[in-house]
Amino acid sequence: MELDIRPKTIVTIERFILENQPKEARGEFTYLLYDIALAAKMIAHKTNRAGLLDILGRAGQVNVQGEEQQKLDVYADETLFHLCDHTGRVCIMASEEHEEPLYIPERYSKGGYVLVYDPLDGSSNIDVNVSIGTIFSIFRCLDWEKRGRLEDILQPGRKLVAAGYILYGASTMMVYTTGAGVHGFTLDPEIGEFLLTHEFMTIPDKPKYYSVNHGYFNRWSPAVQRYVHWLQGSEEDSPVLSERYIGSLVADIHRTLLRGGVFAYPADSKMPNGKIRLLYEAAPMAFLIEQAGGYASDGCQNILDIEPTSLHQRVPFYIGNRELVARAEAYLREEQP
Ligand code: P6P
Repeated sequence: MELDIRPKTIVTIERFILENQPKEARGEFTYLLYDIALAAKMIAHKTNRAGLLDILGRAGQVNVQGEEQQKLDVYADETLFHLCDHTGRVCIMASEEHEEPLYIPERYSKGGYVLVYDPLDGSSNIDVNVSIGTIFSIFRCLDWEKRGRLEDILQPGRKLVAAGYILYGASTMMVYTTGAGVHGFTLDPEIGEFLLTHEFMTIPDKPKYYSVNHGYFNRWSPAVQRYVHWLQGSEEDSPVLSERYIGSLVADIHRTLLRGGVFAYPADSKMPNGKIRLLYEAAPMAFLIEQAGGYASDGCQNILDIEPTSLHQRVPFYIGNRELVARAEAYLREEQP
């Protein structure tokens, strides 16, 4: 007898978005979330068949980060852009894969929202079949009369109206917030629908894992080294944690959200601002984790309070249970001049 794992009350993401859209939403916002869910299904389809479609390997191009692009990266980036560039719902977009903002062609009407995204984060993991993800931020345009400008993109996380991620793993999940809690949907490939499986997700009070790349230990400042030793149990008041590090941001943060703990990508001697990008990785994840009862910091301040100065700027990044992230701030404060 086939196990029917579908949730008892079947709620599709489309129905959930419609029934929970912010009161002031004028439809644009709702349909923009639909568009992202559709892009997610299309990317999931390709990602899940990557090895079969010979889509693995190099696209032979290099992105702004100087990383060789994988073909799936290019597909994910183009899918998100072409699903949103003509709909009249956004005034401008930005992508991790493009150095400059993505302006809406004059032939299309502009909308009231800004979409900023990392189309396929962790893509270096594609070839070894490790989970990867899409991360997105949605802001309102600052001046609805004007076509999109860079300042519409360079907004602090506090101004986010929605943020979320899609995790392409053992199953494909879309997790997002519009500021009214965090909700998770699992793709049922048989019917091609994201079904509500995790309503009002909250980070567990008792943390289970810490997640950091120990390979950089000797590049960290003494304060970061002391913090990581604390996480490992060096002090009386240390937490009792196991260590997990996947090296794919969406997967590491999804586990942190579900099991509790902290993910850290500190600054180091080679990356003085860390590696994680503010606008389309740290800020959306910070908005989401705060909605789930957690906290995200650059080691000095709440990620959501950072005023962006450039499209691809990086920040040191600590995210997870509030007390674990706050402790990182305490250790780093000790080393302030
Ligand atoms: P490292 C993937 O390339 C990524 O941008 C994130 O998904 C991930 O958290 C991080 O880099 C891993 O970086 O230096 O530990 O390999």
